[in-house]
Amino acid sequence: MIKLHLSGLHKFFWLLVALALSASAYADDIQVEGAWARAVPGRDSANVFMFIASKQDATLVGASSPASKAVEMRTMEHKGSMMRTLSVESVKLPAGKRVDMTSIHGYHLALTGLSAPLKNEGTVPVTLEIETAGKRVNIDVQAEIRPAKKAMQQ
Ligand SMILES: [Cu+2]
Repeated sequence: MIKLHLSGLHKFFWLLVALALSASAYADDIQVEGAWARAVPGRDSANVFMFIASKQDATLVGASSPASKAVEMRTMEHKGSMMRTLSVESVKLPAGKRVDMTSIHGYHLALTGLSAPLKNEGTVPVTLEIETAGKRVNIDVQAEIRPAKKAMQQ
């Protein structure tokens, strides 16, 4: 399994971010909270972060957006000091667990092949495909677009 190396402080920060955001969606006992996308000027891809909690065992099996050619589910593999971003086929959503998809060092989504770079305002729609109780559910999420950190623009 992937080992996350977020400090407690980071976790607390992202929890505050999640609480501050209104972007949330709820369907079929699945709650999506704190969805946001990081705008990076000039890039044709953008990371999207969120928390997902399901009351029943579920699996995130895909995602799509009208803003991009594809939406990849990604995680990061850590070996010693090496880090490598990987695409994954699915993300398990165990019953009652709030799955953290808020860091590039763990599970997150990536819009790839954006038709236009994200502006530093508004929201971008993302549809999650989730399998739960033998059926497939689509959940529409509006991810709040937030500017890239200044340090990352340099
Ligand atoms: Cu990492």
